Amino acid sequence: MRKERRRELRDSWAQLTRGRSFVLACHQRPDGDALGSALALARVLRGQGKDVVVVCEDGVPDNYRFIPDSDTVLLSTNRRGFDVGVLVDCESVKRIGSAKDALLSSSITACIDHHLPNGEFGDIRIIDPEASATAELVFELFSANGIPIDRDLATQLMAGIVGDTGAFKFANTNARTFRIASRLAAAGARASDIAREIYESHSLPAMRLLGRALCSLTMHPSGRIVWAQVTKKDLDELDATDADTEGIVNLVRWVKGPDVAILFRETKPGSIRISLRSTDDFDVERIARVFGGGGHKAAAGCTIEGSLDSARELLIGEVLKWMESST
Ligand SMILES: [Mn+2]
Repeated sequence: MRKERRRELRDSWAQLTRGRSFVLACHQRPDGDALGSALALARVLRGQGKDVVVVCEDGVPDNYRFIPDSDTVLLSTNRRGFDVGVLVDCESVKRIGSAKDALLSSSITACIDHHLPNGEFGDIRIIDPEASATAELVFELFSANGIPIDRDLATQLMAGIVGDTGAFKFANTNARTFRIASRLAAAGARASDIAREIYESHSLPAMRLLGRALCSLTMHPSGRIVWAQVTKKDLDELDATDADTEGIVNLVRWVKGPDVAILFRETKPGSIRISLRSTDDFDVERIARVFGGGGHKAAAGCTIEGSLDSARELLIGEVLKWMESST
């Protein structure tokens, strides 16, 4: 870590830990990175005698329950007036639902995130889109401040990295990722156990839903876009939940050839959530941004109101437009 960055991280930590009461907010539909990063921060702060609340409106999905302290996550809080409010793994207070009021009631706010900057939230900002996971930034924050990493802390942070790199397979995996993961492994985190917990712990309805989604795979005549869909009817018939759609898009990406993989999810009638993945250099974040979403160059998402057919037409039209303009 560069000396200057180390100093920045020390300053940020000093400023943060001047507070006594903390609210840490995860985004809705939390993933291992949001939960692991928030819980690691909470663990260290509590160790220093701070009063810490972690709020995530959607709770902890089953496959992240192995993360140490995940049973401490609250769905909401009526408390206000915290000394410090920290937004973790996203930059938009719109994505934290009811936790927003508690967060904004804090005297100081902070944001720790690795998505492409989309706003200016946070008096203290630790933002680095080059990081594969927010957990990397939290690790560096601890490391710069000489905070020892025990096994639970290492497991929390490793959950973030394994989650956001698809178990070290996505394009965001780099030397820094492995350097940090190696330190976490040395501290007792078991990447293979974590990968199994996150990726190979599906319920039967979730696996059946995956099967149905894969049967819907469609290739655009150009050969450059592949997509799958999950309808509300699929969810109802299979007794599956919205959370069971998580990760399906990554399998859509397994189809060889196309530049863009898409999953359309009809989570409620008239509202279509879209996950985009690019397999090459194509930037899907700018597509998601057109529809009010965001994310990373290779992984992004947005929501389009309307029917499945109209959302698909709109979205694919936009992808084709960008493809034409970039060739
Ligand atoms: Mn993340």
